[in-house]
Amino acid sequence: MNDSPALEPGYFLDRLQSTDPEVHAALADELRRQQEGIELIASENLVSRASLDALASVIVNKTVEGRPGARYYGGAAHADRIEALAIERARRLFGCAFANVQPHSGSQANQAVFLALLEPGDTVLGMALDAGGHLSHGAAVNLTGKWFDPVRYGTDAAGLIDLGEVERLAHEHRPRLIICGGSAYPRAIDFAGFRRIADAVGAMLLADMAHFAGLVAGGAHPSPLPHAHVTTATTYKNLRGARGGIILTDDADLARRLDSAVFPGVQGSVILNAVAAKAVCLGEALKPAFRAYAAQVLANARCVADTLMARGIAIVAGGTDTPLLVADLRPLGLTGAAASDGLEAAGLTCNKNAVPGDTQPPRVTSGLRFGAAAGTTRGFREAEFRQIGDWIADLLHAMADAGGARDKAEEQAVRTEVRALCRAFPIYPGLGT
Ligand code: DSN
Repeated sequence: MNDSPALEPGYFLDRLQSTDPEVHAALADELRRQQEGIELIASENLVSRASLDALASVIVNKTVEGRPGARYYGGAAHADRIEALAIERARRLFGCAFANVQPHSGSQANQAVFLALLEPGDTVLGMALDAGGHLSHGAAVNLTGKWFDPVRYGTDAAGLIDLGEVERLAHEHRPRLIICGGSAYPRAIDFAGFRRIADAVGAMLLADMAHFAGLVAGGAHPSPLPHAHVTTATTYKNLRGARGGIILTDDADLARRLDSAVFPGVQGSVILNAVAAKAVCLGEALKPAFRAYAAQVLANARCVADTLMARGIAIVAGGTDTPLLVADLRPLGLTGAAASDGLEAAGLTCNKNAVPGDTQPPRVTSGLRFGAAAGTTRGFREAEFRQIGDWIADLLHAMADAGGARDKAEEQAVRTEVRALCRAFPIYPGLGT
């Protein structure tokens, strides 16, 4: 019997529910929110129960720094096995020679690329935020915008990347790094065209495939890897895994610089339970069923876009080639903030998002971004997503007809139907009981 006064009784046995009811209650409420609502945030998904097992494992106790086989701490044999599995699976899944699976997020993966390739003050050509770019691609408020010299390309009147503009800016500003990919750009990107421009001005090309990595893995979207010097991604969006980032390349010298940039450059110890969960999701994505998932995500995203357009709602770039789509609410006279609040009350969670040329501040915006990855994971196909598109259109038109005021009765009516649909497609049975 261990009667040490320093050991709280039950420390290794008692579950959260009994030791910390406040945190347990918040987590239980979040589980219910996910079970009873439809998740349309493009950067979210529903991880497998196996991923949850990995996340909640005792590897969370282990501290390591460095790479598998070259650690700065002892006792790393099993950590090495886990990280080596994640690396090997990432390489196999995306068909590349080198992978770093340690970045805590996509932003930190991009920061590591900046550190590996650039000197402070260097010029970087990336997509503007309102056109669909990401904060970590040189936005003024991000360290990539504060410590480097960002030049931004946008989209044309159709909402598409104009490679002519990219080429003109590249020749004018001679960036050391060009970035393609973003957070809210829905169309396929001409990766070969970007590489041609990068080569012409002596720049490196970074492809950030965070928002379509799962489709690349599942064969439902062209891969940027044959064209980019380095590719980054997140694992928690349509790749359907735990939160985190990865960096991929075929260049051995670049891989060494990227590894050093991740650690000790921008990160310290590895979040090993996240790496274990990354290994799990990458393993899942290597299975044949993931190809069907990726194809269905794309079909579902296109179904929502088509449904909304048929109901008179403007969709940026006229549709999508990825898991996400962006509605432009300016013709309806609505803001993204008010519209997302109304949809959330109805059980449809999405995010307000800038649209090209947006004049509203970031906390307001004129758009909504939707994603099909999480709904597809719970089993929705086109019939369900067509219904979701109709609910969204009903709510947006009701608000527009009321001059922007929310229609609480309509929200509650949709909420009831959303709950019923969710009950027919249950998630995490038995979890939290
Ligand atoms: N980059 C943010 C997004 O796209 O929502 C978080 O992943």
